[in-house]
Amino acid sequence: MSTVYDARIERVLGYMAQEGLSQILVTSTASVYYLTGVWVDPMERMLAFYLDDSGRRVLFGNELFGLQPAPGRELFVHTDSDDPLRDVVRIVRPGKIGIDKAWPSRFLISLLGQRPDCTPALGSAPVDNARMRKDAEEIEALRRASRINDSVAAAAIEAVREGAVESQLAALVEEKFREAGAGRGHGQLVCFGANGADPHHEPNQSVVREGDSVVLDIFIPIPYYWCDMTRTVFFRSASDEARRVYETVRAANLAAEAVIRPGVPMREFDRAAREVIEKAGYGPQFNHRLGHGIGLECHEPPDNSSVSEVIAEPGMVFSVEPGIYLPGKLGVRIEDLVLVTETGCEVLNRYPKELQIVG
Ligand SMILES: [Mn+2]
Repeated sequence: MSTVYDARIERVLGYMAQEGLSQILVTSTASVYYLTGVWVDPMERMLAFYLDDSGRRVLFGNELFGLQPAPGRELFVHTDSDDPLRDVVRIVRPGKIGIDKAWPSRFLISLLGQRPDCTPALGSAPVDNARMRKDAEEIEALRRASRINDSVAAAAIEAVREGAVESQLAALVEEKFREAGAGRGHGQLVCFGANGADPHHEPNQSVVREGDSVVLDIFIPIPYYWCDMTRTVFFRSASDEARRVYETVRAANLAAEAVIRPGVPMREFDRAAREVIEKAGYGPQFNHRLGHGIGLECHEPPDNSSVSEVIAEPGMVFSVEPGIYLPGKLGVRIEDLVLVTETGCEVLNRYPKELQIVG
């Protein structure tokens, strides 16, 4: 019986042929999971999945990973006292071999020392290209994660009341995510007032004050696919300037989403958002790219920026997150995840984007 993993491996083999690669070592946790259904965080130990154009598939890992045999896949297990490369050096063929971009050099150098007849090449592109175009199972997982994110955002915004503290609100978000079955938290961004002018501000003991912008950028893997959404609301009041900034960012978000469809270079999406912000006079205050691809990792291909070379295709999922940051005053960012469809895009986040005064 053919599985979702067989179908993914077929696609990767096609991209390998395009890249002139007849064998690759896939080593990142997310990419190994994508091709095998096995999720292992190896830490300092060695995990690798070998794939070649004859159809050979071999999984290598430490015995502590609890790896199980599977049809169509060989399994070689080593212990902490073995050379972790022992079986890899026996299996790989002479000549060019594609190596994952983040494989620790201690493993790569050991492999090349033991197999000087192998020539390494960057080998992440075939799997990255496949992962960039989500299949039906992945799309369903991403939709589900974003639906959960909508409800967590609603609970968090509901909790922006007198006395609210950034770090407590961040903890509430993590708790709501955990209740919904999310994986390990990676911190949540909650920024009151001027703190929101730093796009990566870490929540601290700041207490919300009247007129503050409240930026909630909330993201987590809901095993194993990420959600990532940002909403900005105002506590009790919003100045004229805050309203102008908010409506500019909202218009930029909508302008980008309106032009997303297959066949369009992704840099046009960044352009559409940036033009709105530049026309309003805040160009320099939108100091980051429009967004990033997302899936098994929070940031992955495709790049959604002014220099992206990617042409949008159905199945691509990425964030659209324009922002304006006024140091010492406020920050506003509005972020959705979108899926490119056959005719346009599906916005995965449903939480409203109209200006909201809370508390
Ligand atoms: Mn994001």
